Amino acid sequence: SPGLREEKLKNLDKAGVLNRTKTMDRGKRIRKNWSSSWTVLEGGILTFFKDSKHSSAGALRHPTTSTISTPEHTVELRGAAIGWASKERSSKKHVLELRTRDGSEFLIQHDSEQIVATWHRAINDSIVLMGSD
Ligand code: I3S
Repeated sequence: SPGLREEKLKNLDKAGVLNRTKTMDRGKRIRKNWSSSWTVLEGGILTFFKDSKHSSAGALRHPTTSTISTPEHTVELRGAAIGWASKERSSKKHVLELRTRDGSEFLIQHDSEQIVATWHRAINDSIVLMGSD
C-alpha cells in the first residue's frame, strides 16, 4: 500500500555532508566540478544543497542556517540506478555513481567508506521502494 511505502521511505531519510559532482545533464556529458554539499534524502528525493562556501552565511555556520535554503540539485530517485563507480571515473576513493531516469549522472564521494556505504544502501533501498513505474 502507498501508506506502507511512505513509512518505509521515511525510515531511509538521512542527511549529511558529501562530496559530489554532476557529470551528465540529460544525456550530455558535462565537466566535473566537485564540491562539498549538505545532502538530504527524504521521501525518495535526494537534494544536494549549495556549497556552504558560496553562501553569504559562510562555511562555519550550521548547515541549517547557511546552506539548507538553497537546493542546487533535486534528484527524483524513481527509475534511478546507483552503484560503485569504476576506477576510471575518478581518482578519489569510495565513489558512487547515480544515474537518473532523465539521463543525468552524479558522482558522490566521502573519504569514509562507512559513510558512503550507508548512503549507498539508503539510496538503493529508496530506489527499490520508489519502483520504476
Ligand atoms: O575526470 P577528470 O577530468 O580527471 O576530473 C578531474 C577534474 O574535474 C579536475 O578539475 P580540472 O578539470 O579543473 O582540473 C578536478 O580537480 C579533479 O578532482 C577531477 O578528478 P577526480 O579524479 O578528483 O574525480
